Amino acid sequence: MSVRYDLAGKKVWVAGHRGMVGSALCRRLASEGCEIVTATRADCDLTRQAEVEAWMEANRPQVVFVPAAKVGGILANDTYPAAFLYENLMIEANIIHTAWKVGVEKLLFLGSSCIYPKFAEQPITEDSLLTGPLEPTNEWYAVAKIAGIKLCQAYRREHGADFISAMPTNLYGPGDNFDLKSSHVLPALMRKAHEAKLAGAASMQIWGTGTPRREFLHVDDCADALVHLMKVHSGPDFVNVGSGEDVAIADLARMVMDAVGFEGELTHDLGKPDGTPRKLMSADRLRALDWEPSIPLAEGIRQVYAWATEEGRPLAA
Ligand code: GFB
Repeated sequence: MSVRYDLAGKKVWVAGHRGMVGSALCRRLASEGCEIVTATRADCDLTRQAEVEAWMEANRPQVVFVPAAKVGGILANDTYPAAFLYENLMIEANIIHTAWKVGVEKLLFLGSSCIYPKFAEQPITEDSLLTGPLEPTNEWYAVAKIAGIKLCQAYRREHGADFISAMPTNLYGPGDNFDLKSSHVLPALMRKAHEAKLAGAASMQIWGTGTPRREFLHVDDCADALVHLMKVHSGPDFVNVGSGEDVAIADLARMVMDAVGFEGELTHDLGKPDGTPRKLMSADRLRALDWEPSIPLAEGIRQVYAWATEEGRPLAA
């Protein structure tokens, strides 16, 4: 449903403002004329209900964005199922329930494209939710995110709360995690190409076959889409947030090598999982709400590499 909701003058809480998405949201919200409020983990541990209640009752935000989550790449998801399921369930349940209790006017919850069935028809429409089995490497995270969507729908249905959800695709950008064990593919490839270049290596190794296809969106585009959705969308229907284009992982690796300036061969660690064969979301619902991405992947990769190699950053000399 299309609406007009003005953020100007509103007290807006970005829960998880230190993360890659949360910090992009704070940058984007700076031009909306709203008051941004944030809480550090010392102020409020989002997995503790009493702390979330005390903080929200004391701070009374009118608007809440929920990018706060325990996130990681395919290996981290597969290795820490309890942490991904438990922490994400607690964070979202605490924030969404308390938002209703303290009378938050509008809330936007962030899900993930991994909520959809492993073999969903491509491009994946929002209607594919719960139509088939999930990808096993990230089903724990996916189940938590599906619960978050359902919480928003349930509080709307039972209490009339204006809580909406967005499903971002694989995101990348400044502030990403470059740790090879826990990161997503794009920062991992950037670190590998960077280190291979510095070492004068003949090759760099990627996980799996390189054939899985993924859709990538720059986090600044994502933040722009989320603010747009907050202003124009209401209703139980959640909305995919993606670029509408996907790329094979091996081709992504070559794009990254190009940006980094490493010219070696690609080798494969076939002991590592491929995960979902393809994850391209339909962008129709978001396009119908008049939003388009503006940062092409090759340009975004170059920009993030420049960011990551600046002094004090993850790939600095
Ligand atoms: O980004 P990624 O870890 O997550 O991996 P998913 C995407 C693809 O890149 C997989 C391959 O096929 C990986 O095997 N890949 C190749 C690599 N080399 C590497 C590497 O060095 N590091 C990593 N990490 N991958 C996650 C989910 O799935 O995506 C989360 O586990 C979440 O729940 C997130 O949804 C957005 O796209 O497979």
